[in-house]
This record gives sequence, C-alpha cells and structure tokens, in this order.
Amino acid sequence: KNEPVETRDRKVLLVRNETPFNAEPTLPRLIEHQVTPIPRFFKRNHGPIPQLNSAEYTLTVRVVDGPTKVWTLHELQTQFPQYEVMAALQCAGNRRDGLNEVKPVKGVIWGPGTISNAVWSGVRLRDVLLASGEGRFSEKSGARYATWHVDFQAYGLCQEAPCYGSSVPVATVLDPAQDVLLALGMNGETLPADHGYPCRVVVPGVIGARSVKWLKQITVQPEESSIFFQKRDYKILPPEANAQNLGQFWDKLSALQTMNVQSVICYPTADTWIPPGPCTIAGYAISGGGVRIDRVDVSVDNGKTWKLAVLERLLSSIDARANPALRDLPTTKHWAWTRWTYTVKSVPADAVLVCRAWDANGNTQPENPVWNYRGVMNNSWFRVDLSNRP
Ligand code: MTE
Ligand code: MO
Repeated sequence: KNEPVETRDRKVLLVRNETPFNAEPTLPRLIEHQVTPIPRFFKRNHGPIPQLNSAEYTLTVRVVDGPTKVWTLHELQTQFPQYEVMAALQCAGNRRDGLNEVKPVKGVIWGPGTISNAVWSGVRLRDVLLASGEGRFSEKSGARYATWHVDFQAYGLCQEAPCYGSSVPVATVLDPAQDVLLALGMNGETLPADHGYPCRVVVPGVIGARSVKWLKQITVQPEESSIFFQKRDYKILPPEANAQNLGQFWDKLSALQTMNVQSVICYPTADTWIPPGPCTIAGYAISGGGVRIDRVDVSVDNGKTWKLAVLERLLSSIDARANPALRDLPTTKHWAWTRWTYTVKSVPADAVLVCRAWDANGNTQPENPVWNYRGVMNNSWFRVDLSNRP
C-alpha cells in the first residue's frame, strides 16, 4: 500500500520489512543525538499507516460501567494542561538478532537499534480519564478501579488482529509519577504519521508495544485487553515453547510491561575502520520503570577487566524537567536513555568490546542471551568483536 515516506531517511535506516514498514537506524547514527531526530527514529508497524484527518479525528473514552466521552483533537489541545516528557521507546524485540543466532526465533529480526529517544508533548492520560469518568477515578471513589485496566484501540488495519491494541493497568495511568501521556507532538513538531498522528499513547518505561499509535478508543475495563498483542504475543515463553505448543503457555504468563535493564555499544561497530590513537566508545543504557542507570561497565578484553563509562544524565520526567533540583532524588523517574562514553588510549588489535549496565535497583544484564521463541527482552552483555576488523 501507499505508505508515507516523508519522515523516512533510507540512508540512515535499516529496513527490516517494507510492508508494513519496519526499520531501525544504524547504531553510529543512532547515538549521535541525545534526542533522536524523527527521520532516524525506529519505526515499528503491524499494519499500514492510517491517513487520519485532524479536523475529523475523535478519541472515544469509555468506562464499562459508566459514561462514554468523545474528545476532538481541538479539545485535547485546549482543555487540558500540556506537558513534555523525554522518554525512550524500546521495542520488546530490540536485539532479537542476538537470540536468533542462538536458535531461530519468530518475528522481525531486529538489531540493537529498535530504541530511540524523543521529547513527547501532549496531555496526561490521567487528566483525560479524570475528565471522562464523572468522578469515578477521584481519590475517594477510585479504589473500585484499582485492579482495572485501560485498553487502547487504534485506527487502521493490522496483521494479527482486526486492529492494533493493548492495555496497561489503571493504577499506572492514574499515578501522576508515571507520566503516561497522550502525545500530540514529538521533538517540537506535530506528531508525524509514522509515529501515530494525530494522537498516540506514550507509556514511559514500558515495552513499546503498549504505546499505541493512531489512538481511536480507550476503554476502562475490569480485564486486561483481550487482543493478541496482550494475551499471546509479547510474553517470555519458556525454553521448551515452539511453534506447535506455544498456546499452552499463554495463560500462564504475564503480558510484558516494564522493560529490563539494557545497554548497547553503538560506536565502534565490528565493521568500522578505527583510526590509530584514542578511541571513544559510545552507547546507550536504560532500565525499565524509570529506574536510574547507576553504572555502565566497559571491557576491551571480552569481559576479563572492566572500566566505568562516563554517563550523560538527562532530565526526562515531567517533574524533573520542571525542577532540575529533583534530578538526584531516588524517586525521580529516568524515562530517557542514558548515553555513555569510554575513551581508550588505543584499541588493541584483538579487542573484544563488551558493555553491561547496572540500574539503581542492582539489576544488571545476563552474560549470555536467554533464548525464547518470540525473541523478546534480549539484554545480554553487548559484545563487539574487533579482532577481524578492516
Ligand atoms: N500502534 C499501532 N497502532 N500499531 C502498531 O503496529 N506498534 C507498537 C507500538 N504502537 C504499533 C503501535 C510497537 S510493537 C512499538 S515497539 C511501538 O509502537 C513503536 O513505535 P514507533 O513506530 O513510533 O517507533
Ligand atoms: Mo514492539
């Protein structure tokens, strides 16, 4: 089908699938910017890009035992306080290629560039729910909804279901500290078609699959979304799961939400020509749930010895962007990625670079990939073997 190309720079994107369009930036390009320029931002689609018209756009918010409200784009723009959040989106399938090397997996074979960092602007979904619920979600009467879910449904067609969708707990949305946004803008521009125009959900700290683009309807309901992407896909299946037997595991496993701790070396790559002399190794690190990255260890000798990388601390949550003094509070959320560098005097001829991150909860990355059939959540130590380099 005809899909928009205006935000796509094919020189910096590795196209993993043409229709629907799925592409990720090359790693050296990805790490060049603190905020990923829109043409370089990874694009993950389960169907064609719907062409929506801002004048006709409506968002329906329904509570199953209560009211239904229909909001126009103009109302979303004018009737709610507008906020900014800096948050990375990361697909649960980021680094799937590393699992596929262990044993074939099912899914788009993504490299380590299925993550990007943006400044999202728009309204708090919490505010829209409060305004739609006729008092139901206030602190006094909200307890009834503590175990409920917020279901998202998208405009447009999709491959594995009639339309794309998923859900997150009501508690996540109503917690102001979680910064769940209905994004209308990205990096200071109107949200582009590729990324959900005119309105998408952004759930910081959570797998990208929950940040539904081209948002059509929100339903507050007792159960999580019954859609394929919630009940079947995006689960870490046990090692014995395969194409024939995977169905027996679906009901036993949780729908992934919070991301795990991750880090990747973006420069140099295995095929980079490295000039003699000092070399600045660079990459990204991030953890789930807004947990701060405390430390990134870098090794040039395949993990025998490690050194600390220098971290770039960003102000990402609504609160921290408004008040930088909150930057180092233990409770402050770190939704953005943390770029890091480590400079070596010279790169040994037989170098194998490795990185691993530690978050403030003491979580770190496993040394080796943990294979699962759908190839999700690969966060093993990231290695770049430079011993055969040009
Ligand atoms: N929303 C809709 N409507 N359709 C989709 O295919 N893909 C999801 C999510 N939201 C998707 C969607 C997945 S799996 C990811 S990782 C992110 O969007 C990717 O967002 P991006 O394309 O803006 O990078
Ligand atoms: Mo994803």
